[in-house]
Amino acid sequence: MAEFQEISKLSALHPKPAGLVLQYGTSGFRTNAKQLDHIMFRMGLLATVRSKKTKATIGVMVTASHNPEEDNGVKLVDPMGEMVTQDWEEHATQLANADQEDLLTALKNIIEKEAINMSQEANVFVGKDTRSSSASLSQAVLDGVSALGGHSKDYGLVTTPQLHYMVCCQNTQGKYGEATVEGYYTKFCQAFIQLTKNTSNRTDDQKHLCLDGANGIGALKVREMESHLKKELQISLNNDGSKGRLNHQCGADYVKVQQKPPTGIKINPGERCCSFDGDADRIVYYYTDSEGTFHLLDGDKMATLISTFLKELLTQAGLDLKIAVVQTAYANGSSTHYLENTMKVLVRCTKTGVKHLHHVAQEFDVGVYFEANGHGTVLFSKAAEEKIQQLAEDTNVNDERKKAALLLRNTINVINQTVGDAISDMLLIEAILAIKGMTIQQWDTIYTDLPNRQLKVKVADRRVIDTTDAERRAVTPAGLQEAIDNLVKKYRQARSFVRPSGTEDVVRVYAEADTQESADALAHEVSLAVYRLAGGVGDEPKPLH
Ligand code: 16G
Ligand code: MG
Repeated sequence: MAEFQEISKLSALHPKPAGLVLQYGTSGFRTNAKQLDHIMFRMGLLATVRSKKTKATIGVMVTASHNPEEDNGVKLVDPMGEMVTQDWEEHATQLANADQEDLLTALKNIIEKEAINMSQEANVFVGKDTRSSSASLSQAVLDGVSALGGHSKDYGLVTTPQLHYMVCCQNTQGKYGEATVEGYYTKFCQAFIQLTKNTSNRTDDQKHLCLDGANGIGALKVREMESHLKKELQISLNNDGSKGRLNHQCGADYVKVQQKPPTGIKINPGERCCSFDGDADRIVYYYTDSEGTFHLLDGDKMATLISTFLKELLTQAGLDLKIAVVQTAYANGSSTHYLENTMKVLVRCTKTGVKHLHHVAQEFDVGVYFEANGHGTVLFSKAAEEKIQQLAEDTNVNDERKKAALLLRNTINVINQTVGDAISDMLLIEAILAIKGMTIQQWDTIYTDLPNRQLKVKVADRRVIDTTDAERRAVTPAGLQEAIDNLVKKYRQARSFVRPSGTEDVVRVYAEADTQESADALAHEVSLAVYRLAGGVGDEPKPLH
């Protein structure tokens, strides 16, 4: 076929370095940008084939999120704006690793296996972050699409969640919104303004938010969005990319891992601050108190605030809808305890990675999902949206129910349901705080986090660790879980688990306990157990203190 000749010719312009093997990781391929040109071309091919298969528009986002500037990566977006299905991750890995001369065979295998009609039209949306390598890498994706005769639209610089949004808008014929950056701002900002409309006693101080844009795409996009907010939210933007390096000592990942404010930002005591990550699909909040102590409000705190708000509204609206919070093993034990015992909401635990949380959240009328690291959103079932819409339009309901229904309707519209979105999450949190008249300190005191510690252990092969029960228990190597159980027993309110990372060649260790000393000691002892039982390499882990 003519298109296959074209591929042979064009793929030679995007050659694969011999011997390089890469895996489609937790959320796509990610490595040093220099190794990615062939991957991008091939993902252009794969997205085109996926588009033919689904008869819908597919998205390809070029970004390495919170990773260093010199890295890059690529994520595929499925028709409803969700992450690509797992069986296609396999195809992605096959295609990415085929030797140059075997590329056509690998592609044909996928086409055959998936019974794809090659005469079907294909459409691919492409976006990129601000990394200097992103321009040529996204061009390689576009080359891949055109090599197979697909149509493409290059959105240029957009956040990851903006690209997810575009794909969903396109495939729902505009029902989700208009598939433009302008459409995105209009939809989410209008909902925000509606939500905060009756909170007229908000002072300028309360409307003020200090934002760390991680020197990335999120900063650019917030600047573009600002005028749509009509001063209802006044953002002072730091780390906007004009000086500092992307993700360098700033951004959501840095703040969460280091448990300290980013550089490049001056924080006044008590001031409400937040940080985005490098592609703006993660957000964390924080403040420092009058003694200069840093307080982090992570994904667990956001899930709690949002689910409490939604549960109250559902009760006021008299709607019998099932709400649940989806977390991972990293969720602080205090948050789970508070949600289950005080809020009486159903809590579910899944494996790490947005796609896992997203799928479980889809099982409920209202599924709030967040990873502790700040990835998350809320999903409303179609039935839930319809019930809320009906109630909002019903002229025969009392004022309280009506008001709650209207708030719920605007809440749905301020949320990017396709994927966790720092911009949309920020607008939602800001709206909730405004409606509740709550300060960040008051939000922080809803529950107190248990002290915790995360460590990494290097082992010869991290695949020797296999886990079950949403990664909370290790099945292999033999004896490891028993060792962890015995260590945990030594401490109060303690919990610990280990899992192989999906993005780095390490085993991750998590521990929490009643004091920081205990959490640190437990994390260290568990690291030693991993080192000894799972083939540790290099020096033995040292105690933290
Ligand atoms: C990826 C995931 C993130 C997860 C992290 C875990 C997405 C969009 N991103 O960054 O959700 O928390 O991996 O990394 O799914 P780890 O396996 O190295 O601990
Ligand atoms: Mg990210």
